[in-house]
Amino acid sequence: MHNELKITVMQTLESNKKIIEESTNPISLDLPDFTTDSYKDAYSRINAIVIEGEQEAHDNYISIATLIPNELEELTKLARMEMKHKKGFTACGRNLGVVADMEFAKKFFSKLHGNFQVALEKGNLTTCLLIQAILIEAFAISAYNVYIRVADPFAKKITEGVVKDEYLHLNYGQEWLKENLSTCKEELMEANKVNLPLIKKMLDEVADDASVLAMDREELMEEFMIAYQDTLMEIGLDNREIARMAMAAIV
Ligand code: PL3
Ligand code: FE2
Ligand code: FE2
Repeated sequence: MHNELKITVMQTLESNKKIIEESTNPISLDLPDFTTDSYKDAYSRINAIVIEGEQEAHDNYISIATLIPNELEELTKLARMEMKHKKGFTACGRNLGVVADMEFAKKFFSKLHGNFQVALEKGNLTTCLLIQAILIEAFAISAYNVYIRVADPFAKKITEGVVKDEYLHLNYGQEWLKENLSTCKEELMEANKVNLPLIKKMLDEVADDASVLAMDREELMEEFMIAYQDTLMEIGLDNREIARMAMAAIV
């Protein structure tokens, strides 16, 4: 090879390598300015949603234990993790000097919360597990995975610890539903039809604030669908059943 050509090729290779490094190295991505008023304003709602979500998750696992008393110990463990998560995210808000808008967050969860309470009263364990351990946990996993990529260093560390636990929670619901699939399939499908659209609405509602934190709506949906479909597959549903269930989000 001519020397000149060789140099050009090497330069091209070098610059390609740089492009690849930059696009795969999350550290080189631009992080938002965590100190602006607009960031803090959006954070006051998102942080509240997460804090309220963790509190409700705690309460839900305690409630679920009343329907499966022999799982009390395991469910109490999960509930305790949720309180730790709540503390962690409360610290994230404090660290940024943000006051969480808890009233907004309560409203944000109210429909789903109501459906959970009705199911609990009726003793509909499958519905309770679908709402908390599948839908809410998959929602949390998607949000946290996306947030980790654009969070401030303090929150990033906390969220990395939290998301590991959330996979355990998703797994808990998954294993119970898998073991009981023959008797719970119908209720699972019905509960999904009612509650998946609520999750979709919640995602739409939070999208604008999330984008201020540099969290992309499409990415959130994608991460949610991955966690959700993976779980349904592990539970033992076939492709057609999973497609039918996921379709509930778009009608
Ligand atoms: C389950 O353990 C907890 C449930 C929490 C639900 C959180 C949904 C979060 C949606 C908002 C996305 C922003 C994430 C940013 C984290 C500070
Ligand atoms: Fe949690
Ligand atoms: Fe959880």
